Amino acid sequence: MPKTVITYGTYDLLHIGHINLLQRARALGDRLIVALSTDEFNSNMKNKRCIQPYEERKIILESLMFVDLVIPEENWEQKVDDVRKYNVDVFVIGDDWAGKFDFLKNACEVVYLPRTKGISTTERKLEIVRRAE
Ligand code: C2G
Repeated sequence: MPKTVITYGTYDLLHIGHINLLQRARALGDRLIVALSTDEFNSNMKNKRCIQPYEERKIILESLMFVDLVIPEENWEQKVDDVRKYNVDVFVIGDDWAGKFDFLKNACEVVYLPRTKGISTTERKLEIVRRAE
């Protein structure tokens, strides 16, 4: 059975911090699933207003050679079901979430990876606005 890794996120305006996370996550197994936050989940639950709609963010992630499958992330509660449904061995996410998903340790390995310093979608957006002035 291939060793399956899963990670979750919004992945708006894909940048090097996202790529670094995805590459390291993929390297922990044989296939990587990305649960991508839907537009509704982002606006209703995560208080995030994406620049790129879900379909666009999905296509961009699916084009990456180290992403094997993209599924929708629609709520906070789906992780345990996802781990079971996709036979996930490793749950991975950036360490800005450290400790928040330890409840998954009953179902799979949980790995928090160091975030890439100095970049975020928010900072990227602000930089674009600054340069447009
Ligand atoms: N990330 C990173 N370094 C950065 C920015 C982001 O390693 N400079 C990581 C985050 O830690 C996360 C992934 O890239 O693991 C995606 O980042 P976001 O799209 O901001 O994800 P987030 O909104 O934190 O969603 O249920 C979990 C949530 O959906 C996570």
